[in-house]
Formats: sequence, structure tokens, C-alpha cells
Amino acid sequence: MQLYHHPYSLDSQKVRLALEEKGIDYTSYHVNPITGKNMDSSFFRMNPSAKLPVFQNGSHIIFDTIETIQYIERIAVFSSGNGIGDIGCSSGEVLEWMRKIQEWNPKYFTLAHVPDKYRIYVSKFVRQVLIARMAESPALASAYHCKLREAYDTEHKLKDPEVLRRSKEHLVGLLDEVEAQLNETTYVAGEEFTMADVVLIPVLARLVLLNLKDEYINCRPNIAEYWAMVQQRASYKRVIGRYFNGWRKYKTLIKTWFFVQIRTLLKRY
Ligand SMILES: N[C@@H](CCC(=O)N[C@@H](CS)C(=O)NCC(=O)O)C(=O)O
Repeated sequence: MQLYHHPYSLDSQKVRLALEEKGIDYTSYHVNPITGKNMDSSFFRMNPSAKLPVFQNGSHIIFDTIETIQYIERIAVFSSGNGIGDIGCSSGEVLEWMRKIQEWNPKYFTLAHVPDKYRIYVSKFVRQVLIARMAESPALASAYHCKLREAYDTEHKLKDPEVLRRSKEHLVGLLDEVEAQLNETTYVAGEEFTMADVVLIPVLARLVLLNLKDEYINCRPNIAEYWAMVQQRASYKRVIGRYFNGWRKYKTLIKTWFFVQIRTLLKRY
């Protein structure tokens, strides 16, 4: 099994947490979307949306995050020898929470909280990468064109305050619902840690990364307590903590920033 992913990608974090929690071995390939690695023709041919993560098991390739997590659960059931059936797979309630959390798209919210200077620089770099890849692989030109249009559209949408307002409203509604639920149960879907938690944890980690912990987490006492608890899990430490806890986040971000700057300077896309 192969997973094409990156520590920056929220959906990649969800799938990796699921793999760690279920103890599934896989071959890991880092594809950094900020340096435009997701536009390399070898990856792009398999996945013209260029989105991460991509999970591959032989000829079976999955792009959807929830579907991937459910597939991982089924693999875990079979490899534990529990046989056929859905024992060990997410219940209807867990699935409902997973879908509800997944409905919030972090894209505009995240980009709106990145200082303009960095965001515009990286966006321009990725567009240059796209143009360079298009020239190298004319057969993929129309798919690269779609990606280029998407990049311009993203920049355009970020100028519209309504887009951020809606995303924020959606997030606040979701967190309020989680806060109320955590008043009743220890984890999102009950007393046991489930795949619903796996889908929520990266959302909280993203808010912390964007320095928004006070505004969204600390003001919700149940979520604040839950956040402190889930950070102790080995899966969290391996998938998120090791890249973003404390000073590590600067190391991770600066490495990518230098790469983008040097490539821009040398005009090597
Ligand atoms: N296929 C995923 C969405 C994945 C997604 O949006 N990935 C983001 C990162 S979390 C991405 O790869 N963005 C890079 C790009 O769009 O070029 C799903 O719908 O479940």
C-alpha cells in the first residue's frame, strides 16, 4: 500500500492518523503542495485534481478522505482476522460525525490567515510550476489548465470577504456542536476514540498552527480539555506533533519557504 501525502495537508493528516491508529504499514511518499510537487506529471497523471492524499493498494486508488479511512478500517478488520462483516468498522453515528466535520473546507480559511506576502509569493510560484509542467507534458495540458484556472479562482475568492465569513461561520457552528457533544461524552462519538476523532484532530491542529487557539479552542472548555488529551496519543505525535509542536513548526515551514525562494530566484520551476 502506498500513501501520497504531506504533513501540511489536513486531509493527509486524517488518513495518516487512521493508518497509525489501526497499525497499518504502508509506503509513504511526501508530495509537497506548496513546492508544487503535486503537479509533477508522474503524480498528476494518476490524479489530475492534484489533491492530497492519494491512497493506493495495487490497482485500487482512492482520492476521497472518508472513503480512504473506511477502506483502512476494513483492512484492519481483515488483518486482525476478525473475518467478514463490519465489526470494527465505524458505526452510523461515527460516520455521520466524520461527514459533518469533513464538510468544512479549510482551504479559504487557512489561506486567509496566511500573511498576504507569503501567500501571494507561493501562489505565483505554484502557477509557474504549473506552466512549466504543462510545457513538459502537452498531453496533460487541459488538466493543467483546469488547475491554473483553479489557482486564479482561489486568489479571486480570497478577495471576497463573504467567502471567509461563510467559512468562519461554518467552522464556529461545527465547533459549537462538538463542544456540546463533548459535554456528554469523552470523545466525539462516545466514550471510545473513533475515526470521528481522527477527522477532528487535524482541524484543531490547523487552528493552533494558525495561532487561533484562543479564539477557537481555549474559549470552549470541553474542546480545550479534549485537545490536551488527544495530543498525548502516539498517533498525534507521529503525524502532527513531530512537524508542528513548538519550535518544530518553524523548521518545517522555513524549509519549504527556502525551497520556494531559491527556486524562484533561479527561475527553476
Ligand atoms: N480528495 C479530498 C480533498 C483533498 C484536498 O482538498 N486536499 C488539499 C489538501 S488538504 C490539496 O491537496 N490541495 C492542493 C491542491 O488543491 O492543489 C476529499 O475530498 O476528501
